[in-house]
Amino acid sequence: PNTKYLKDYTAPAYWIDHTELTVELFDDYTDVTAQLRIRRNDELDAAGSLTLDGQELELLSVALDGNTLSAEQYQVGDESLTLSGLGDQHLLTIRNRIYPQNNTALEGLYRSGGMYCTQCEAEGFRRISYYLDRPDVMSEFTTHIIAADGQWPVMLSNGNKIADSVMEDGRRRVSWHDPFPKPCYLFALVAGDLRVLEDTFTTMSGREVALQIFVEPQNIDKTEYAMDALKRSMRWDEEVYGREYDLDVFMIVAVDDFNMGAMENKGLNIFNSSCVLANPATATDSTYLRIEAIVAHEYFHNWSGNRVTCRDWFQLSLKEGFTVFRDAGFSADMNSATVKRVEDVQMLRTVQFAEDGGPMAHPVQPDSFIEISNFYTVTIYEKGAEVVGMLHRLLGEEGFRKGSDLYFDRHDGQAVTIHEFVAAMEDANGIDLSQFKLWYKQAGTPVVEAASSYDADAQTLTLTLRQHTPDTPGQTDKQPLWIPLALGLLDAAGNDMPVQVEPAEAWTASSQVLHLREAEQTFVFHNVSERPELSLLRHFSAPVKLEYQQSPEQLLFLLQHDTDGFNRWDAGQKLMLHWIEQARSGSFSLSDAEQTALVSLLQDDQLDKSMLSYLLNLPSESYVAEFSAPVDPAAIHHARETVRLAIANTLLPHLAERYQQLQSPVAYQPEPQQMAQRALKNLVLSYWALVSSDGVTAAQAQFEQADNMTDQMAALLSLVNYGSDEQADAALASFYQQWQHDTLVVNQWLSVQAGSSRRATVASIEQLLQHEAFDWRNPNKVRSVLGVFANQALVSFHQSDASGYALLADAIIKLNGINPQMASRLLTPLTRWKRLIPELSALMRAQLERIQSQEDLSKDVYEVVSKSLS
Ligand code: BAL
Ligand code: ZN
Repeated sequence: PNTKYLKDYTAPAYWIDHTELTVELFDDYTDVTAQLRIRRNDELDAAGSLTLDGQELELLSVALDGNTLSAEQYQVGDESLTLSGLGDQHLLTIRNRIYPQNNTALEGLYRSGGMYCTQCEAEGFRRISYYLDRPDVMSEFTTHIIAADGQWPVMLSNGNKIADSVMEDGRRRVSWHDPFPKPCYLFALVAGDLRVLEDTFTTMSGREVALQIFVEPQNIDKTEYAMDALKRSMRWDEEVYGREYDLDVFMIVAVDDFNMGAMENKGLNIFNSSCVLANPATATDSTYLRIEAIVAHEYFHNWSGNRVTCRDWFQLSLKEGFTVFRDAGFSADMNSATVKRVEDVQMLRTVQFAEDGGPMAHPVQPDSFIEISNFYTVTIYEKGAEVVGMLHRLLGEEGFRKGSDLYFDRHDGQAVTIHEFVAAMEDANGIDLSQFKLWYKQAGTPVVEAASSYDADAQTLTLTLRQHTPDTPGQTDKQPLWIPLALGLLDAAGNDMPVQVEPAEAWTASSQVLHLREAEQTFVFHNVSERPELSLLRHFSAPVKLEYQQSPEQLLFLLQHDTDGFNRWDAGQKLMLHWIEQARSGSFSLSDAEQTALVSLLQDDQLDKSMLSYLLNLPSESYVAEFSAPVDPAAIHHARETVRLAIANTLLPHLAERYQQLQSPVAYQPEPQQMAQRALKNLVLSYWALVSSDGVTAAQAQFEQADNMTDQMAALLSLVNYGSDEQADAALASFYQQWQHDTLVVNQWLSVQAGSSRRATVASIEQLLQHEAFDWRNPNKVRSVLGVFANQALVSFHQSDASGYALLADAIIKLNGINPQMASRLLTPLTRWKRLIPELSALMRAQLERIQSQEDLSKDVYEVVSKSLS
């Protein structure tokens, strides 16, 4: 397979000003006619030759300006169609046939359950029609969908509906027109027997927009929350970014088989049903939060992605990093900003830092790839969002808004690069961001080492910071980055001390940010009247690993007193990490002060309860693994369990009472305060069930009486992990009995089993793969069993006989032929082999080699496996 390079970018030889697509749906096949108005790109001295992309297409005919061409007049390659001797402008008409029912890769047009849907990003459109399948070719689309009258009551495409009629032959034709030129990756088509929830939204300029959520009939009672989230997103984007919606209608469609979470097709977002459908009985609070965030994310793309799009796929983070930053701001405003930050950083520091430290490490703007689908990564998305967040911190709220306004105004209707985004920020603020741009170019997680000393006589604190970014595949000798480090100095009572810094230009007082721009810099804080406790990297102001020596006592102080909520939590995590390390070396016990602190946290009535549930929760095994070298998953698991037991025993005298206090008589609502209370209650339940049979009894009662999935699922988890075998089996059986007809709930049931260190064995996973509820063609099922097993049940996955690895490798080999994107995603845990203890490392490598030796490896799997082994 070929590698594509950013440096090789050239503009297209032709533009496609207008695309008229006629899609005729038949039972066994679909015929597509594309009428393309093409125009030679004046900027190029093109030789009149045009090569279109196409995959898995049966070509029927090609016509130029109405004249059918003979087969000698064009060349059909494996994945291309080439025409030569073209003039400046033509109408090019191409007919081809496709077979959506056989499309298990879920790219292009495919059947999902009882409906047709599409997924074109990144390169799926070429599986629908021959086309210039690249994001810098923006075209105005008119789409006609034709099918037997009555067969598919709902037939949708982008834009506004312009016609709907039954033709002379009795077939129905529905036509759509999207006035906004767009790249073909934003094309969408849906046909099905769907129900719709309708609403309206009045935009800031007073236009009324119709809002519609289409679902399969059985799901119509699960659409309200997404609609509510959509309206809040639309309002928020007007208020915070000044962005107004542009078409007369905005549609969302839920489908069961979907590789991603959702897709921002212009005016017609298509969602994985797991990211849009919810009612209290079937969806947990975390599902509600996910839906709110993803509905917002896809909606926000209408500006950051659709109106202004990417020139090429190396710029993917231009739209994804920015849009994740935008949806994070929305979620923070709708809920607790600190909790949102904690959740995002947890994910970044486990998944993204691991990616940065592995064979697939790449910059936020990669310079090469084999398969673009492999680059929808936490680096592009989440690290990309962190980089935008640092710009926001450097420029301030107002400066950032000036920059984003300029970006949208300047580039509306264009396909641009990350450079242009930063240039707009620079121009709007009169600032030079050339050093900052290294964040887009350099892969790897920067390490910042901090050392401080206090001089009581001079009343100064000296802070020395050093930064370096480790080598990553293909990248060495990295330059110093511009790192905004937010910090505070706490006095003995835990109050923030006023701060005066030298050099003054390295300090932004309004945001309490220190600017680290060199490999090593020393800063002096003046008039520091007592020895302060340093709170560094507040709100995680830069995506770096901070190395700063703090004793358990200092961490405990910060956990109790830091005025920055994020750093309170972070100090607690560091302290717990220290406990886990002690447990590994067999020298762990909680001090009296630590025990007192834990009990008072449990009983705290001031702090947000969701925050409390995070403060009392241990770092995940994956997070602990990030700090161990080499990684011994079993040792980490046992040490973490030892600490969990100690915490639970410390809290035990207070758990029953706290659990009772946190019960709520009020009917379930997916709103922040209730969610926070449930989060804390269910954390309390899990500690209680861990150490007391009364806790298990409480879990049993909660399981039976719960009127919402959050409580029922939490109780199920406690029973499965801490009940007797009989209790666990009975609860799982009764849950399945209750919910077997609801595929999304069944997925959660699969995950509970696959992710439980106690229950998940290789044999039990094999049984789940044979279960009637499992389906290899459904990505959600594959993720619920195999993804959860390999990423969460770490002791079970890392078996010393390699059976866990072999099971995953077998699944990857099987999925390579069904759905290459899914296969490639599942490889991630195997790419970490170099970080494991030698005995496991060798076993994992052997499985990667076994995958590599298979014939017909997809580009997706080939790229990840070969990079992992090199
Ligand atoms: N563009 C792919 C799905 C998303 O990030 O919204
Ligand atoms: Zn996105």
